[in-house]
Amino acid sequence: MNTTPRLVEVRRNALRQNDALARALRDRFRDAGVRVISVVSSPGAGKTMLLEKTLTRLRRQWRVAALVGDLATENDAARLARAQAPVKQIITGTVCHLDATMIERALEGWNLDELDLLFIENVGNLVCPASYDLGEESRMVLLSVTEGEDKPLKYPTIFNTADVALITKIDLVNAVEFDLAAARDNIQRVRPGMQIIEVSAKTGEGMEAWMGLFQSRIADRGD
Ligand SMILES: Nc1nc2c(ncn2[C@@H]2O[C@H](COP(=O)(O)OP(=O)(O)OP(=O)(O)O)[C@@H](O)[C@H]2O)c(=O)[nH]1
Ligand SMILES: [Mg+2]
Repeated sequence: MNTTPRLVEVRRNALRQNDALARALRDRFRDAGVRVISVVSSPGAGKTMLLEKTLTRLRRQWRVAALVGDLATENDAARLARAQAPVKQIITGTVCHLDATMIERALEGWNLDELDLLFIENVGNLVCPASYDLGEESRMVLLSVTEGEDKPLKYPTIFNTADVALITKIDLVNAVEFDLAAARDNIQRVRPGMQIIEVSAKTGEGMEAWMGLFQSRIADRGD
């Protein structure tokens, strides 16, 4: 017996339900005037370190918070909480991505009207997160120099669903002989015109360009 069509149908329904909830979340975020940015990458590309530095800087001026997803541990939430912003860990168990239901649950008890900017760190994975809308306004995809220049070509979907690409750990570019021009070219081949920011959360290089993205967005909310 071939069960494939039914499995495909169940998966399609799950994605449809997720999309509907994500749309409702997006409306909530817009009504509350909170800009929501999600961050996706392979495991260890530097999402948490970048967000810790970002929250630390932005919270001087804006009301910022973060949700962070991992299969296990509260480690990343503890690291992000060092920025002294509200942070909640979402533990997904065996699930390799966040979904809109998890975001809705994690936000229970939070007053969105009291936030300007919410970051969502997805589970480290270049495949599963691509299919799940979280209601975010923008999706940032990180590619660290230690991963190799070819990743945009091998994982095009995640680059296609993102709005901005960050090449991270730029301080290591010479040590690992990473070809920046080739990486940029590969990103552009997958997603022509995509904005690319080179950054090192460790040294601070490129952080101004990255932070500039949010300063203008929050100021543009029109409230
Ligand atoms: N040299 C260097 N190391 C970095 C940089 N950013 C992060 N790291 C290191 O890379 C490792 C992984 O960083 P994380 O911030 O935990 O990466 P992540 O993407 O959040 O990882 P997961 O949540 O497990 O997917 C840590 O040892 C960081 O210290 C950077 O800009 N330069
Ligand atoms: Mg992390």
